[in-house]
Amino acid sequence: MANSNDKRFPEGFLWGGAIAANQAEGAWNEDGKGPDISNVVTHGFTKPADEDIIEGKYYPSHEAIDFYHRYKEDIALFGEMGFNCFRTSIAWSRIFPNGDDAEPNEKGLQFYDDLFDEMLKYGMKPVVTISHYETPLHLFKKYGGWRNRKLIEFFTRYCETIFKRYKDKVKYWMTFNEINNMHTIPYAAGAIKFEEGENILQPIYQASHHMFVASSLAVKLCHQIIPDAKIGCMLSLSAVYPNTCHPDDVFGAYELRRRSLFYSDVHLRGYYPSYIKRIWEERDVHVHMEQGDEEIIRLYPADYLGFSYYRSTTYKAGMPILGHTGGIVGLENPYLKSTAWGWQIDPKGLRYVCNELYDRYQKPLFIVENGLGADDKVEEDGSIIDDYRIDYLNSHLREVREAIKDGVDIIGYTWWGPIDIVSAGTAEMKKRYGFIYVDKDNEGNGTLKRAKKKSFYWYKKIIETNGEIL
Ligand code: BGP
Repeated sequence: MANSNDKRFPEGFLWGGAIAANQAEGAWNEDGKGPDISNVVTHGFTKPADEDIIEGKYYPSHEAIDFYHRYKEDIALFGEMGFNCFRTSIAWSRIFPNGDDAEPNEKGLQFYDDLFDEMLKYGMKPVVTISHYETPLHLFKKYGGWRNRKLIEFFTRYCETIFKRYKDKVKYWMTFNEINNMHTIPYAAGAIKFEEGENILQPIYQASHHMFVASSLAVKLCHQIIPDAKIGCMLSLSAVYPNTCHPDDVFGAYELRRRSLFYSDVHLRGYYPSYIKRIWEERDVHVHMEQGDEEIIRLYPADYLGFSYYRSTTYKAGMPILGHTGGIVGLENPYLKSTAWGWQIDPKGLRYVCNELYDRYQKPLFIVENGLGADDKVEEDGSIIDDYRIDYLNSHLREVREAIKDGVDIIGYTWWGPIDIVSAGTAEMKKRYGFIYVDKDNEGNGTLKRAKKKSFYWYKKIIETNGEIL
C-alpha cells in the first residue's frame, strides 16, 4: 500500500475462490477415474466411511455439483466477478486411478488441461492443491494409506507427471490440504487405515513423516521442472485462544496450537522441532526414518504457507489435545457470534493468525480458505439476500488489510466455496458458502441450476477496486 490511508490492497494481490475436486467435480468414475476415499463418504469426513461403495447408496461426492461437465459456465461466472486466480485440486485418481499405476490416465490429464486453459482464458492463475482429501481408495485398501512408505513413491510419480504436464499453465502449487488434520480427521488427511487397539498416534506421526518427505520431494521436483513456480504447504489454522487467563488454560492452548504448527514448522523450517521429542516419548511414538529423509526435509522446505481460516476456538485445561478425531471442539467464546454450524465468527482472529504465522516463519502467506457456511433462503422472486455473507467477507478482508499494514506478506485471498459445493465436514449441500447458489439439496435432489446471490455483485466490486471499497 502506498501510504497508511490508502485502502487498496497491494498491486498484484491475488483475488479469487477455492474449491476441491471431490466437493465439486462429481463424475466420480468417469473417463477412467478410479474411486478415491471421498467417494465412500456419506456424512462427511468426521464420520466413518464405507470400505467399498455400496450399490444404490447416495454418496454426495459422486455427482457433487457436476463441475466436471459445467466448469466452463462456472469459470465464466468467476470471471464475471473478476477473479485473477482460482484454487482447485487435481483428483489424484483421475490421473492414477489406483494410485500405484505405472502409467497415467490420459483422459484425466486432458480434463485438467482444458480446465486450466479455461481459467487462463479469463485471466485466472490456477492455484493447485495436489492432494485434497482425495487419496485413491486403492492406496487406502491395499497399503493402509500414508502409514505405508510406498506412498512416497506413488505421490512422487503423480507430482512429476502433473508438473511436467502443466508446467506452462500452473505456477502456484500446494502439496497436502490441511495436513495438520492428521490429528482430527486422519482418514481424510492421510487415508490412514488403523489396526484394532493400536496407539493411533504411532501411525499418525509415521504417516506424517512419509508426507513430509513426499512434500519435500515435490518441492525439489517442482523447482526443477517449473523454476518460476511457487509450491507451498497447507494447514487448517483457525485461531486457538485460552478459555480463561488461568496459566493452565494459556499453556494448554499454546500446546494445542503447537500440535498444528508442528506441521508448518517441519514444512517451512526444514527440521523436526525439539518439542516433538517429549510428545513422542510421552505418547510412546517411535517414528522410523530412513537414511537421508531428514536431509531431504532440510534441503527442500516449502516456499509459502497456505492456510484455511474460518473461526476461533477456545481451549480449557484438561480438554484432549492429541489423538482425538472429529475436529477441535472448543468452548463457547462469549464475545463472538456463531454460525448455524457452531463456528464462532472472529475477523480479528484472522489478523492475529496472519501476524502469528508471519512472525514465526517470515515466509509469504496465502489465505486459501476463508468463508461462511449458511443455509441460504431463496426468495419468491429467486433472489438470495445473503447480507450475512457480505458482512463476514467485509469484516475478514478488513482484518487482512490490517495484517498487511502490520507488515505481513500475504500473496492473496481465495474465498472458500465461491459456488455452493458439498461440505467436507458434513457432506451437506445446505451448508452453502457460495456467491453462486446451486439448486441441489442434502438428499441430492435439484436441477443443479446456478444463480447469483447478492454477495456475487459485492465481491465483484471488492475485486474491481482492489479492496478500496471495503
Ligand atoms: C476445510 C477443507 C475444505 C472445506 C472447509 C469447510 O477443512 O479444507 O475442504 O470443506 O473445511 O468445511 P466444511 O465444508 O465442513 O464446512
